[in-house]
Amino acid sequence: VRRPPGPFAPAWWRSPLRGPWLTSVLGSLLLVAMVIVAVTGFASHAAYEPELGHNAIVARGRDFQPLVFDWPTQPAWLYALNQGLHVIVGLAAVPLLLFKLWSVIPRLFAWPPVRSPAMAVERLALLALVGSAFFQLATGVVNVELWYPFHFDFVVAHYYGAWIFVSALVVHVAVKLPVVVRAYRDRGELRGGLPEPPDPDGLAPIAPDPPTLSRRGLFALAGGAMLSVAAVTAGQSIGGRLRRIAVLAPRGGGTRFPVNKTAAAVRVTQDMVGDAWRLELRGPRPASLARDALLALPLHTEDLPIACVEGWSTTQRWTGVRLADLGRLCGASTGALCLVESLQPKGRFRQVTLSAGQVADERTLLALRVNGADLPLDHGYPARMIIPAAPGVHCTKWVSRLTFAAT
Ligand SMILES: Nc1nc2c(c(=O)[nH]1)N[C@H]1C(S)=C(S)[C@@H](COP(=O)(O)O)O[C@H]1N2
Ligand SMILES: [Mo]
Repeated sequence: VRRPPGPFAPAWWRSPLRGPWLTSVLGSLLLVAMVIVAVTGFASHAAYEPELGHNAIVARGRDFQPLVFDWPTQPAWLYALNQGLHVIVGLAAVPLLLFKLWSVIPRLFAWPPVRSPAMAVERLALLALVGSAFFQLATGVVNVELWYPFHFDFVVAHYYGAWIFVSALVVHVAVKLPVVVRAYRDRGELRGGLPEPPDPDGLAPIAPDPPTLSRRGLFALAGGAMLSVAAVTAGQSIGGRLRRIAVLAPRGGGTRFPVNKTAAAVRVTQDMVGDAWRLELRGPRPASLARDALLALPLHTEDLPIACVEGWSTTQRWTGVRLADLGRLCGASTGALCLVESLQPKGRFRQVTLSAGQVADERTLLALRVNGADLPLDHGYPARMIIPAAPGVHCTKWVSRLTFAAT
């Protein structure tokens, strides 16, 4: 076969670092990171409890949602950990992905590009894998930045992107497993150093240049890049001093108690939360309560996190009425679900359906105060939900109505 010139010629690629062993190590590490990101991603989707009332963003019934389960309320930091891992590991894996792609770049110029039907399938899966990896990363990052330059729904796109990514990854790992096993087995012969012996895939150079960097140096570079990315994001979940350098975390960095979103942004005004505000309770014995009446009920204080899907979390001291007490007040039966509605006029986050477990948990509060003071308007005055281990978006602010109902 006649090959085009330049990068299509096998001798064009000269780095003595490339080879099946290097690619296998980078790929194995990347696989660990991707399994963490995928598991936490699907777990987060389940935490939205899409089978309940108004929670589904990816439509129920019609859509493919095999991994939905009732998310626990214990331990309270579970969703903060889940989402911290999802976002931080996802971002920190980017340098590793780039090193991995660098290590296999000669394959991009393999000639002829397709030699057999099996190779065509393999290459299509690769296209889906790399394409969906970049798509997931890009949509995840712009969501954290609250910037939606596209016209599709982020949640739906990120969800289906995940299925494409996971499917393509399974095909890729299955196809490459024999190569990886061989590379690890042959490792003994490589101890001598660089370069790796020429391999059928053409990763190791046939005409290597002298090394400018050791293999150890390359791993140090990749590890250093990953740690740097983690260092400027991890503060948003871990807190402490790290929070100040979390420059890649638009809301979790800097401030200890971020706002998402402000009252002004969703058109909630002072007049809407003035003396005329009432909490409407719907159940067998409907009731309507002013804020003073709520403050006269038994109050409880809990240290609970708000953990946003964006990866940031913050633990604060909340004081309010137990949701279960409000349910009993209006005669709700045990095991009832609760539809929470906000006086926010529009938008998806103005309502949520809470599961029976969330309603029954003693730490689930309709919070009236935070850290000993009345809730600030931006944090949901006059009343907001706080639910252990739930995604932040279910901690509805400016609550106006609670409807208790068995399923
Ligand atoms: N009514 C209403 N409640 C809401 C939101 C909203 O936009 N509207 N945002 C949610 C999201 S995504 C998060 S992470 C938390 C943030 O709470 P905070 O602003 O008090 O930190 O509030 C949740 N409650
Ligand atoms: Mo959020």
